[in-house]
Amino acid sequence: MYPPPPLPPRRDFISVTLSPGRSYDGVQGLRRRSFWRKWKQLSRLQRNVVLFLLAFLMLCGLLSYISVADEWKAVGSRSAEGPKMRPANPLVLPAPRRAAENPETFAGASPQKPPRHFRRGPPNLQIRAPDGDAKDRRQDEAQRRAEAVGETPQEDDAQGSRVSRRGTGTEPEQGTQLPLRKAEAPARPSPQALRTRNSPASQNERQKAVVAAFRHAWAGYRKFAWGHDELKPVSKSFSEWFGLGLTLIDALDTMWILGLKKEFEEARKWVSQRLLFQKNVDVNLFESTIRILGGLLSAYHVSGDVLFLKKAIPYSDVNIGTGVAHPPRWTSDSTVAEVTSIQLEFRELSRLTGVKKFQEAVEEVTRRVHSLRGKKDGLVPMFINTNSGLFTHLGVFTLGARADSYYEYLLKQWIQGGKKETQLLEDYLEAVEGIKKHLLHRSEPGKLTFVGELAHGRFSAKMDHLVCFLPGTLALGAHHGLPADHMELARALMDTCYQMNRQMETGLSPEIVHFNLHPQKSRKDVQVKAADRHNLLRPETVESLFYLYRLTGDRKYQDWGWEILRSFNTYTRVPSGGYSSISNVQDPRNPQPRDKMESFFLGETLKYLYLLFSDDPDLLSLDTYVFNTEAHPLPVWAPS
Ligand code: DMJ
Repeated sequence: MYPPPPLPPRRDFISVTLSPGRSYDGVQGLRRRSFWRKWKQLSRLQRNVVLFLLAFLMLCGLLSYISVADEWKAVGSRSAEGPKMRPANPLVLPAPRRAAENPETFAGASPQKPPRHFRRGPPNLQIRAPDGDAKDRRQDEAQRRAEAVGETPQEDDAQGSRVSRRGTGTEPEQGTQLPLRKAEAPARPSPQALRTRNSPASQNERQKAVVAAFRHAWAGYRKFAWGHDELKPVSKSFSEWFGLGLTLIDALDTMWILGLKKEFEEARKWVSQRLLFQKNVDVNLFESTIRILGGLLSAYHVSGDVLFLKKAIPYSDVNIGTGVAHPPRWTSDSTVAEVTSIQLEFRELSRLTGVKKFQEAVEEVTRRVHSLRGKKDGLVPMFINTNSGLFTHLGVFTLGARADSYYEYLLKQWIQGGKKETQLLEDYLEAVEGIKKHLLHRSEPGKLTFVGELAHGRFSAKMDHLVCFLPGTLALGAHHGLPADHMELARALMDTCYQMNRQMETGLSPEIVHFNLHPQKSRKDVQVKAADRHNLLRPETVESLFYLYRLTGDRKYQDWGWEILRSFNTYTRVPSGGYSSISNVQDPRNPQPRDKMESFFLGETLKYLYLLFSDDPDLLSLDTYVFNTEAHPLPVWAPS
């Protein structure tokens, strides 16, 4: 007898044994039976472990299925929604938060939240046109087609490479979809523009003196600073700010108006061949708009030369270099005057190109500033926080630095747009009343009317020379139908601005004066602190003299301007070429040249002097043109 087979040893794992030598068909049945037998042979603990492991594996499988399915769903929906996922077109001023009932406390930013950094270009001007801007894209497309059939001539640059039709050689991937619809305005100069061609024969002696001063300034720039931003006339060198030939561009329309054809042509060639905006450089939005965009648009209008318009278009749409914008380095605040004094230029650019986004962007700023809290009878604080979009430094009001051209552009936009935009007019009128109520005082002993400053309810008898734009602006408003007392105030303030020059030993105004409020005969009306004795060749006094003479015909304004031109020639002229700002207007023996000729000396000061000495009211008529804050004339859209 064979002994009975031994019982299989009990093991704690499942083993499946297949016996060889059986047919394939019977294998499954055998396996099932064998599996079941084995299962029955397991202990309860073993079975539970196996069941637990199976359940665990099934759960893992289910979870990973759900997550993969979600991924796929998300991918599907992203591709469907596309650009909606991120703000394609951030606003220049983020919407004020409603919760911030008290702007003063809010504006300081919440300590818990790190400040947000917006990657911005100029207001609403993106490197690429926003997706929603389909209309602009259609216009661009139409223009590109026009270009493709060779409608527009191109110009060669000095290096021999082709300059694009727009004049900058902008590469498509860097540039925007440029606003290239044909200009709605005539590409040819208007009859008024042609009239600005002044022949030397028609110039009077004073105008000739301005032309001589310009030639001298230009000679220095040409010799020592050609193509650079500013002349340093004493050291016979130059300084760069934006690296965009600032003085040259600022001076273009002045040359045309003064009849300096040869100089104009030479500068035009530089613009055509050398002016490039593809630079990795930070430019100040306000300064580059009023000087470069304003200068190019105005050069286009006075000369009718479409090259300047072409140059202006990419400038305004392609941010310089990286396209990254930031507030000033020293603060997260923007200056109110800066964000509210780019409107004339961008509105005009929209009118010329037919592309509305320029105008819409800057008018959005106007609308927001209009409804901001923190004004005092139409007077605005000096700063806006770039993160909150709210006024900061509340309670401080001035018509000088940082606020000045806000008021100027309210009136001038109203005029530019054909006097239809009543909101602008209302804001301007309210502000003039605010000036009268809070800032207007009279000095002692001479009773000069002046515009001081207000800081938290305290009046300061301080007035910047910059405020001397105001008499001209008030007179312009009165000319356009605003109350007659604006003209009276303009005349009174004009006297004061003249005295700010006249009472200095050099006959040139310091940067800032303080008026005497105490009736002591021994004290002068106009006082100057040591730190404020400089003169930067600024235009504001002669700017207002131009308006006052043009609008009243009173020749004393011309005489006052003549005195100032003579003082510039005596104390600021550098023999080797150019004019220099000076450090001390009270020391005629040593006015201390500062070795800098600002571009606005050619762009504004000499231009206004030339126009002041003209007796032709149609030379850039104030019914047909409105001057931007850098003295660049732009057309009134619908002259009345
Ligand atoms: C110019 O750039 C402009 O006139 C601006 O509005 C104020 N500062 C200078 C001239 O002083």
